[in-house]
Amino acid sequence: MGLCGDSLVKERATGVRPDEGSKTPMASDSAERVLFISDAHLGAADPEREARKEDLIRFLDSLQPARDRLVVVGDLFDFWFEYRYVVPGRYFRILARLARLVEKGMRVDYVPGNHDFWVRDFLPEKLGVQVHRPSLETRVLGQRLFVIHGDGLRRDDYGYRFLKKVLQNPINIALFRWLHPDLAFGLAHTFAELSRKQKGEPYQEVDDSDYIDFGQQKLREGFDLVVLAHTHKARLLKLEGGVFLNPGEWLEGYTFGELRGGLVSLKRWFVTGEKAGSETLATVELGEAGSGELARL
Ligand SMILES: [Mn+2]
Repeated sequence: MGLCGDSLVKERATGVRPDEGSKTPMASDSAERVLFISDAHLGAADPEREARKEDLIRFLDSLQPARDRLVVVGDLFDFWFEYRYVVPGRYFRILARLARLVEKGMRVDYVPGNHDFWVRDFLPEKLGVQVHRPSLETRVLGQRLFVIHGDGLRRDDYGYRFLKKVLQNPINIALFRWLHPDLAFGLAHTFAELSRKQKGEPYQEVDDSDYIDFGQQKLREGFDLVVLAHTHKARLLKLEGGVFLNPGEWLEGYTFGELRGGLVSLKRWFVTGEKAGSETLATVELGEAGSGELARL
């Protein structure tokens, strides 16, 4: 494990570019367990949701850097933006936890979502978190893994795909950077809250068939496990050629995914008083021929 930690320290010292980390076999091969979390939307205006931040900290504290690897499948933050001299302070405690886990030798991968697309150098350079844009494609625990946040995959989502182009345009990003951070973050959180209210549909009733189709296509391309988030709808499906996982969300459901041995599980984190831990909601086996759906959530 010392080797893994050393290699990460070295990477940070040399200022490695965000995506190069995925080619470091030592770090990825040492993990025995891979955890997938997504859509915590930390920093959302609602104070009750902010309390969830503490639960996420307890979850992070439960991880074992020597054997766990964490993959953030986007939208950990309700809004993230970096300036030359300023980073968002409201996420400080979570960032400090992530930095400590990396220092202890854990590998943390970050696949940006539509709320935190604007991560730049801070996570890789200051925290040693590996950023993969738009997707993480790697081999871990003997499985070919494909991870993407998934925004813009819905076939009829033309409006969003246009908006995405506008929001991800380098000129627009440069212009936005000139807004005062208090104003910029205020605007972004208001916008995010409005779009959440507009949707109003319970997550588990969202039609995610386009996302599953996309996952099926990736499994046919040769991946064994496809992980997508964004819809907030927790899913664990055995499809033709592999497994489709959506870890759900950490906003209300506290669900997360786990890959361990040849098994993929959907789990829920719970906190009752002093006690905290996880329960397994569903498990499927990787590596068998596709047999349709074994678990639907
Ligand atoms: Mn999203």
